[in-house]
Amino acid sequence: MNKSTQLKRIFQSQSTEYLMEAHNGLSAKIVEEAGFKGIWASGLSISSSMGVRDSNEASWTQVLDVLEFMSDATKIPILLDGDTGYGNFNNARRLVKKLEQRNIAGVCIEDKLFPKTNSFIDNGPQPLADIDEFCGKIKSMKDTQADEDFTVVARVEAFIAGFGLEETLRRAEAYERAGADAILVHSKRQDASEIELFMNAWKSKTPIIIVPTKYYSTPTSLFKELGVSTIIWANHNLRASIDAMQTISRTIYQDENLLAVENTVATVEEIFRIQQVEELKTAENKYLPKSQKVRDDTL
Ligand code: SPV
Ligand code: MG
Repeated sequence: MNKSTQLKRIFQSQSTEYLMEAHNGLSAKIVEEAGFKGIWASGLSISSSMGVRDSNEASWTQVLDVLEFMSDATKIPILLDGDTGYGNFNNARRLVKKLEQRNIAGVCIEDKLFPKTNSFIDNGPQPLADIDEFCGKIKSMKDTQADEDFTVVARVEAFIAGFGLEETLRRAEAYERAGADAILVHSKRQDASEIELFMNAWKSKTPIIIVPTKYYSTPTSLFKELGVSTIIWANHNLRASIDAMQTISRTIYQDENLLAVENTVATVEEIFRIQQVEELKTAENKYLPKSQKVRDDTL
């Protein structure tokens, strides 16, 4: 099944579904192997894995290059965190074209201003996009997609910007009317009270997506009861890898040997398995003339 159709089905499913964060080809593959049906290509994670801030410091074509590796490495669909669409409607619709060429199943855009600021950075109220301008962006993206199953998700940042339910609903309804296939409602509260308020007021069938990074202690059963379509675990592969890399680097630096770490890390054979080295071996046997077979068969 097409990746775009797979993603559409995730959002249309009657039960609550999950997307797991990945930020490169390796983490995308690990998400797939864990059993997830879809991937969240997180802007925060991709930017920080590049060593830059989540402030559109990486160009959109640099993000696209990362996505290409992620998409090639996996069979499950990828939803790109497309920030604000990297400009106005014209930039956003060109993004859709380029994503489809790379077999990316959908993109989420948020109603903030370029260059964006991560929703959890506390530097005063974050300005929101004009509703009509953002609706035009959504329309241009929906009009541009060649594959009818490509998904455009509209992310409402009104709670993040300090507004209440009324503004959040007004925006969600406008974006739905503009053609968004799903609405992501973001909140930075430690509890799920804003999400609960929103879900109780949302009467439409358009799927609602949430990101419980800050309200992580809320049981998933509550989100299911509220009718949340999809939950995004937004940055946990990145955070796990930061923790693991800090620990291993410090230990090797201090010990000046590998004794304490060897049994705590993935084996080299595991790297080869993930890279599908066996497949190349088989292909070489099939395609390389025997006289040119220079590989070491002991691999
Ligand atoms: C991301 O993963 O980059 C997101 C989610 O946009 S958050 O960082 O929670 O805003
Ligand atoms: Mg982001």
